[in-house]
Amino acid sequence: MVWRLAALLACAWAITVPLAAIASTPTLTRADLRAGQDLSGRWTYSIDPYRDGLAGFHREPAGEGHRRFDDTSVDAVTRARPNALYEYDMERSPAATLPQAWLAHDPALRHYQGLMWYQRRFDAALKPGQRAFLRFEAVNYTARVFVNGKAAGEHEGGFTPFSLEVTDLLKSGSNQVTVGVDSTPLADGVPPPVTDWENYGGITRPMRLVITPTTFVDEAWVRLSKDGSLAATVTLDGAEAAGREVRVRVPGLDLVMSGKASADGVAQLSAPAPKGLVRWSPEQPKLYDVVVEAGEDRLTDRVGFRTLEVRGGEILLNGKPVFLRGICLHEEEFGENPARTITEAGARALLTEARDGLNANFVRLAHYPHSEITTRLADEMGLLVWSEIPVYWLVDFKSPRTLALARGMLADNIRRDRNRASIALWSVANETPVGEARNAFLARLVDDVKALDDTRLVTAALLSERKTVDGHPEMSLADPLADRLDVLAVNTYNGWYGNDPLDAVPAISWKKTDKPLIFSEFGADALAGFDDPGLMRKFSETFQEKYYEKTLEMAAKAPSVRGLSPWILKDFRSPRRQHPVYQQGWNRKGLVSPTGRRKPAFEVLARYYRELKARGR
Ligand code: GCB
Repeated sequence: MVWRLAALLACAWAITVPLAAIASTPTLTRADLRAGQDLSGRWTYSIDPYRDGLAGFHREPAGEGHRRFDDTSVDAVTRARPNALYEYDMERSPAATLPQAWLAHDPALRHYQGLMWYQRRFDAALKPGQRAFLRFEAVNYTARVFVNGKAAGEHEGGFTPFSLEVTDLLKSGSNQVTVGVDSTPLADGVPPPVTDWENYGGITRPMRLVITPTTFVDEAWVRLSKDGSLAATVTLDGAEAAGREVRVRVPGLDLVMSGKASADGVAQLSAPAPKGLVRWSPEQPKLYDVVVEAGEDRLTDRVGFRTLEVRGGEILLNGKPVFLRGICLHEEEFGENPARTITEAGARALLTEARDGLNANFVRLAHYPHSEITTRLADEMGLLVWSEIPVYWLVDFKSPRTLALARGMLADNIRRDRNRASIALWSVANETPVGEARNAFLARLVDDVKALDDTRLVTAALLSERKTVDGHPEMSLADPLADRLDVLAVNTYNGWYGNDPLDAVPAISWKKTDKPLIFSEFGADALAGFDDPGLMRKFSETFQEKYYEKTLEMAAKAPSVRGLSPWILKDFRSPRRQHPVYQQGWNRKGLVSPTGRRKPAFEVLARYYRELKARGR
């Protein structure tokens, strides 16, 4: 969600701004393929725990010598005016290579949560008729962006991209960009302050100066519709958008669709799907080059075509039932000291372990939109994807601001990724307790998904209920949201949380549902290399191994289950996990250690999936 900053700065510092339900515009999808320059690389940084760069200690506007975003050389100013007092100097501050969460810049920043300033310079030379945008793929959590000392805009939300127009702020030649990144979680933010993962503060994904013509293609959603036709919705941005001729070409299919944009700059195009169309699937992840042309602008993408639907308790991919052999992932690279820096090689390493190591065809990207690099790779590697927004546990369901924020994130995520064939499920929430405000909040999000994308399925990870029937535990779903979802999902931890002995887990039954059900999480902690054979204690590898055996036995008998995504591929950082011997700040439910060492449970799941795959599931 982006909004203009000027008014805010005038009245000093305000973080909780009431906002309309708007998504960030423009979307600038496939920014990496657009003209412009990558702004990743060397940035200087300076911590500002009292937010001195934004307001004085009586909340007055920040004065000279404090505003980290001023377009000033502190050294030059203080040479010219030796009496001037500056309590910062961005030029001579330490430097880091971005994107990277700040905990990896310096060990002293390991637990810093607050405001951090980043600054760099870049050269620009706009030609007449060109527009310029700064596009950030993700800044966690709030970003305030300044160009040459002037406010360019703000954004809240750590996992979705935003673009700010800077055409009128750029100078010909050297320019300065400053970003104030505040990682402080907000009580009415999304996610809420209490989670189970590291709050990686920083500029965690690539950023780019994007140069466009005056009127440009902002987004081109190209898909195989339910009726079997190829369709494209092309959204233009700019003064000449209305009535502009738009062309979408798929050279590999000899296909051209063309038409004119409506008064609001949107062109709806369609054509019968060519006979030779090869549908995207995990077994054959075929992608086609797509070229979109409108006026002087030309946008390219690589897109797969497939259909998804639910029928009679089955999930159908290209008309055939599919079983989702999955695993959950957080956005965290392999290594002793991850910084949520997802490179293509890093994402490939994670997804390869899922696909080739575990025999998976599905990944649940928990609990927020992951990097664009990851979803593009999933397209290429043939992995179906669950994509989620961080409506997690207890967001402020009563707050209109929180709803607006969540709706904006959902829209931004869908518009960013609706060309990704891999994405099968949009998830609107994880483990949110049933209640009136929550039900209305999530119902709104489900409606938004349906309005924004009718080619995928909508889900949410729900809570379950437990009863005793004939002396045995019976699990069921009792959530009114279930009626609105296409696919049901539940996180189940019997045998880890609660007192069920592992040997009792297979006898736990699951009540049949009228829709396909995914066990979207189950798991047990184990410290890699730790075992206690006689005791089979929690946190030992043998306990986790046996937990997987027993839970898979239970899952195999659950009548509606059409997919599994156990928790989780890799141990991940979580400040809530502080057992000094086993956890040390890590959630140890990974099937591999932080550095990728496989635990014995890995093979249990890999074997189970291998057998399912051999049976064509
Ligand atoms: C869950 C949450 C997940 C946690 C996990 C755990 O149900 O959805 O975010 O990390 O359990 O390890 O407790």
